[in-house]
Amino acid sequence: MATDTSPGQTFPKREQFHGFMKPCRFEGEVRDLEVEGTIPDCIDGTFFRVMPDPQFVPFFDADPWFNGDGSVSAFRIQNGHVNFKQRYVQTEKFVREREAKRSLFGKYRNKYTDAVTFKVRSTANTNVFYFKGKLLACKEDSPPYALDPTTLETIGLYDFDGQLPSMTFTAHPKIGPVSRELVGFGYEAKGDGTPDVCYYSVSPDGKFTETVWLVAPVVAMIHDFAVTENWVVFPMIPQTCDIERMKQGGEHWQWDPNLSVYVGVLPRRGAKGSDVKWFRSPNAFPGHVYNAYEEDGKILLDISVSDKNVFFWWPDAQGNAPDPREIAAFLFRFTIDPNATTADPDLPPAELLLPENGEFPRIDDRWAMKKHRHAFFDLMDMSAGTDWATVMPVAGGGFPPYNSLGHLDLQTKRFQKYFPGPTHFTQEPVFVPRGETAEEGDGYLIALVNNYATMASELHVVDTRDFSKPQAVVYLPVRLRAGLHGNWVDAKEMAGIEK
Ligand code: V55
Ligand code: FE
Repeated sequence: MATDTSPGQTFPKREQFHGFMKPCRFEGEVRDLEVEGTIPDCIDGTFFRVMPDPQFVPFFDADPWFNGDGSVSAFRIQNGHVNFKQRYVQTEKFVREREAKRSLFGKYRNKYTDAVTFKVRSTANTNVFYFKGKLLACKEDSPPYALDPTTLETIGLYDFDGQLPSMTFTAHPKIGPVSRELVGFGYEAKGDGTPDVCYYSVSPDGKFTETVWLVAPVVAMIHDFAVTENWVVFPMIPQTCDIERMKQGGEHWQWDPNLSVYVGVLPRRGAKGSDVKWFRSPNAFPGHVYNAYEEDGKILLDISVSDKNVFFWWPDAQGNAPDPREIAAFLFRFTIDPNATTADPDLPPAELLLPENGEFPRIDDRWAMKKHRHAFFDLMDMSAGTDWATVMPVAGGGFPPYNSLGHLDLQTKRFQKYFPGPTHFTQEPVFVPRGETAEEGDGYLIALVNNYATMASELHVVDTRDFSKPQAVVYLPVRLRAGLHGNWVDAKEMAGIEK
C-alpha cells in the first residue's frame, strides 16, 4: 500500500484509464475558446456537465469509470464567445485523499472496502443541475453537493436546509418547466441494501411539499425515473445489491438475468407509500428516460432499453457479461394503466419507436412531463464512416460509445443524424431553444465531442433546422474524458449572479 512518502503515481493499464480515457485531473479556466462558425446571440447561458475523473490511482485496478471523482465543466456562452472553466467537486473523499496524497476510498458503493470511515461517500460525478441559485452535483448514493455556479467552488453537502429525509438523492431529478418544482427521490434511502425508496417534491423556494416512503420489491438500481402531470414512475434496473456480498469485499451490484424489470407507479401528489403499484416487464436494461406524459388516462413512458447488461463491468453471479461492442439500446414506449384494477401486474410489451442504437436522450425541456414531439440523443451509426483505425487504439473504454447525434420527430417519424466527423465520438447533448417563443425542438443542440485525431475536446453547436453541418465548432486546448450528464442554464435564470 502506498504511503505519504511514496513516489508519484501511474494509472492502471486498463481500458478505462487509456487513451482519451486517461484521467485529465485538470482544473482551470480558458477564456475565449477558439470558435469556428458563429454561435447565434440567442444562445446566452451556461452549459454545465460533469465527468468522473479520478484524482488518485484507485485502490483496485479494475475500478470502473463510474467511481472517479466528479469534475464539473462550465461553458459560459454569450455574444458568440465561450469561456471555459473546470473544477473538481470538493467532496469529503476528494479532500481527505488530497490530504493523504493517495486514495483512501475502496470499491464503488462499498464502504467495507475503504481505508478510513467516510461520513459521506459521494463522488458527485453523475449530474449537475441548477436549483435555487446553486449548482447541485449529484451521485445517487448520497445527498448532492452544492457549488457556486459562477466560480464552481464547492459550498458543501446540500441537505435542503435540513429537510432531506433520505440518505440518498437521485442524479436524475426532474424540474417542472412552468412550476419549477423539483421532483426527486432516493433509493436505498435508509442505507446500503435497504429496499426503501423516498419520493419527494420541492417547491421552487426550497420547501418539501411531498414526502412519501415506499418499499421496493427488490433492492435494485433505480437510476432514472419519470414524472407526468399526476404520476411518478420508477423503472428498476435488474442490478441487485446484497449487503453480505459487500461485507465480504464484493461488488455493490450484480446483474440478475432472471429478474423482471419492476416499474413502480405512484400518484405524484397526496400519496401514501401503500399507493405504489409495482408492474413487471421481462428482464432487460431500462436506461435513461426521454420523457413521460399522460394520454387517455394512460402513462406513456419513452425510455432507452437494452436487452443486455449495459453495466457490463458488474456481471451476473456466474461472472457473465456481454461484450461491450454488442450492447445497444433503443427507444421504446411503455404504456402503463396506472388505474389498472386487475391483479395482473405484467405490463404490455413496450413498443419499439426507433430501431437505432441510441442513449443519453434529451427533449426540449419546456415539454417535460407533457406530450413531447421531438427526441434528441447520442447515436451509434455504424454506416456514418467512423475511421476506426484512428479511433480504436486511443478511444479507451469503460462506457458504450456513440459517434453521432440523432433527432426523431415523433409526429412525422422523420429521423435525422448529425455526424461530427470520422475521428469523433459524441457525449450527451443539451437542447437550447431558439428563443422563449420558439416552437418545440426549434433551436440548437450543444454537445461535447471527443476528437481522437487531435486528442482534444470540442463543443459542437448544431441547428435543429439543419443537421447536415455544425453551426459552430468550439475547440478546447484540453482533452475531457467521457462524462455523464449536464444541463443548460439560461442567463436569465442565473440573472443576478453573473460574472
Ligand atoms: C450511472 C452513473 C453512475 C452511477 C450510477 O449512468 C448510474 C448511470 C457515474 O455514476 O453511480
Ligand atoms: Fe444517468
